[in-house]
Amino acid sequence: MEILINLVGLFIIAFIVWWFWIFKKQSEAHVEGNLLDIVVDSGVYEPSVIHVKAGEPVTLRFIRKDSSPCAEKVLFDGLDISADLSVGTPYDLTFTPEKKGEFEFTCQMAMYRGKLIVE
Ligand SMILES: [Cu+2]
Repeated sequence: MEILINLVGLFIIAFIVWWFWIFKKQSEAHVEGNLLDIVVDSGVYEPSVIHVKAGEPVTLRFIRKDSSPCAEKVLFDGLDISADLSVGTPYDLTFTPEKKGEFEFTCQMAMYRGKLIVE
């Protein structure tokens, strides 16, 4: 019986790890008209994979709904861009991606994860 309970516990831990760190619902979007809304809620950016064109200015409008401190920052790896998001006030992040490639964007603890694809 004890072994069974331990197995159930292990399964639950594995599930939690999988859910928060490994499995992320991925949704892709191409920026149309240089503006894209990104909702920050429940541990995911929606959409989380964003296609933009190199050399064209783009505005990513972050709409934060998650009030946990985890969601308050967004950092773009390799682009030297970061922003502080507040709940209820959309944050417009405008920049011109120059370098082609794939750039991760995350919260400080990398629980929220997204990818910017510059093409
Ligand atoms: Cu976080």
